[in-house]
Amino acid sequence: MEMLEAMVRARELRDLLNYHSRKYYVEDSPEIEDDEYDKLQRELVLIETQFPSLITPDSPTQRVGGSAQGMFEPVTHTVPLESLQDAFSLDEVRAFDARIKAEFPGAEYAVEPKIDGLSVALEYENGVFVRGSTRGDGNVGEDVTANLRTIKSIPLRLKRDIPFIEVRGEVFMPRKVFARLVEKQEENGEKTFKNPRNAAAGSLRQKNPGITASRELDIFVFNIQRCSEEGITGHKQSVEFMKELGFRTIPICNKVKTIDELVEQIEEIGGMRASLAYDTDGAVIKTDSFAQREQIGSTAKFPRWALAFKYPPEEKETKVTDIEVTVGRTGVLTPTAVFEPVFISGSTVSRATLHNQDFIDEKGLRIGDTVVIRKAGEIIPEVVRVTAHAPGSEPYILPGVCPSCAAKVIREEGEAAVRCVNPECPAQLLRNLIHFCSRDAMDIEGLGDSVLEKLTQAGLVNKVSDIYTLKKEDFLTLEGFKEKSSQNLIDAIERSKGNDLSKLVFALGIRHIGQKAGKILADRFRTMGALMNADLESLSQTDTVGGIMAQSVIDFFSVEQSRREIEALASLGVNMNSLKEQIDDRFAGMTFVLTGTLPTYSRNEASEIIEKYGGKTASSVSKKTTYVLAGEEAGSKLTKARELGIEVIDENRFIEMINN
Ligand code: 0OX
Repeated sequence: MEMLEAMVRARELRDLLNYHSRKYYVEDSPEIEDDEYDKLQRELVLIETQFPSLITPDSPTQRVGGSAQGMFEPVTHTVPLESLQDAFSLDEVRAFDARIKAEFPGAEYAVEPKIDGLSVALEYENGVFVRGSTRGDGNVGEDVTANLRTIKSIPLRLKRDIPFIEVRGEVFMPRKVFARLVEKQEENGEKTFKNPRNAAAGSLRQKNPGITASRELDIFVFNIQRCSEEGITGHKQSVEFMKELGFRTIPICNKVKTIDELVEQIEEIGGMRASLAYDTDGAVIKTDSFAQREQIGSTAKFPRWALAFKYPPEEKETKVTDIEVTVGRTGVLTPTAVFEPVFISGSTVSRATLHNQDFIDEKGLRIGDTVVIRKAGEIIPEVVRVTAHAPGSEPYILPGVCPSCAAKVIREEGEAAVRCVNPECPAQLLRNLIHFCSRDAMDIEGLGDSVLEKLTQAGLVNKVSDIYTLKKEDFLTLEGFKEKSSQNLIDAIERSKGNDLSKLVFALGIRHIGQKAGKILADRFRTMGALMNADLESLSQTDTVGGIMAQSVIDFFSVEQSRREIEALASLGVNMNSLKEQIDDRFAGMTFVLTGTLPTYSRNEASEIIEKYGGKTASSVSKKTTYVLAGEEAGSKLTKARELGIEVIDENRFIEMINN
């Protein structure tokens, strides 16, 4: 493709992708299928790889850009991000209304839910997102632009190129995303986030934007801080204006006049809270008119024209009838409190996770105790405290043996979790199988919990690779299977053999290796053989694969049984290679070593390009190295290259090689 043609097409693709991204993430009304979107995105990536000068900051390919950063730079807020005065009773709301009405009898209020997240400021110049920062102390926050860019509902380009606008919004983690994250953390025996707010805060302050991206944060925008546009006179109008520019605004914002209407609105929002997809911790009441706001003014801390009404958290008492212990895929024993059902924050609940022994000890919980239950973040039931021990009860201690296989359990140093490490534990086998066949893993449709349970019980599957030895007749022996359903399963199994390596790597259930790490490892090593034989250094030098993940991969493949399983899978026809497209083989047989910081590409991106052209990357310089691709602050590898007479190239030369 010629440069000019590429330029035109890149622009067209950027606009198309930004449009569809807004339809999907901001307006909740997608117009195209995900795979169509992916196809357009891939086309743009290809053009930008060939012509890196065409990459613009508002390109949808640049949401996760750059590599890990050092410190977050301070940002002084031109217009401070004020906090809100809290009210804990309707009497306080009445007093607020009386004060405002004394000054402005005709005052109107805008009422909206108070989103329980983190406040941020977003700045746009000529319609392009240029900087985003945390609230900090309201006057000085931190520059988290790279992390905010990963939030898909933050427009990188507005619908209209207005000269300047700064808006304020609340970044949050949707409840479903939070529940999934906690489940994963628990499964991996990691420390869990306490609530969606903490999870959002932890995710936004990541040094690595890739991690923020994986956390699927969202945003609601609710205030114009500064704007080049004039003529906006009230809050509700400003919200409409921000919506027209392409921002995702708080979906509920109603104008009221009288105190009765105000109280009614507060109660209405209170009634909706349980069913919202995100956490709220109150209702915000704002004097709508900007002119009136100016007159009313602010104290040193808060605007006097606004108030946050805080709803009391709903709590219920119940009795713990049992503590159940289950074994997860990674062997972690998880205790769950079973209690007499109670209706709370919108649904009836009867179970709450107790996490681990430390949690049980901290609460002093025993079977039979009367406890107070609450929904953390209005979604996950949790035991708040014990109000009375059952007579004659004793402190609860987790079993010393696995409830599934009776093998002795261990508690590793520095870990809160107790684990069954018996590789043949049936509970682990079943969960491993369920994980292996799941959608994000090998995606074997129809091979879910119950079928797998039947297969293991019938002794037809004793390890993962046995799935690929199954015949139609095997399914026909199971209850409820007919000719057609059996054939469908056989077809699904057959299809999964052709999956990309990344799915297989994730499916193996290596501790700490999630879906994303599976992709990164597959892209980097390209074959199962290379991954299996990778050393700790090359693993931990792979972008976003930390030391713990790298060690976990080493540990997994150092177990004889794992290697045997891989061999069995390969001989049964399961694909062991990365299927990621290759453009041509101009770098075939060449090995690149990357060192220092490149001006535009991250290591991961540069490696990806090298691989797309058939080359390999290595972590250390040797006689086998073809090129050393060096950026700024390249160290000992550069010296070594010079000693060995290996050609050293910079990024410009590298780009020339690609564009040639
Ligand atoms: C929220 C929220 C926070 C604007 C001026 C003072 C407070 N968390 O949902 N703050 C504000 O308003 C600011 N509105 C909100 N909805």
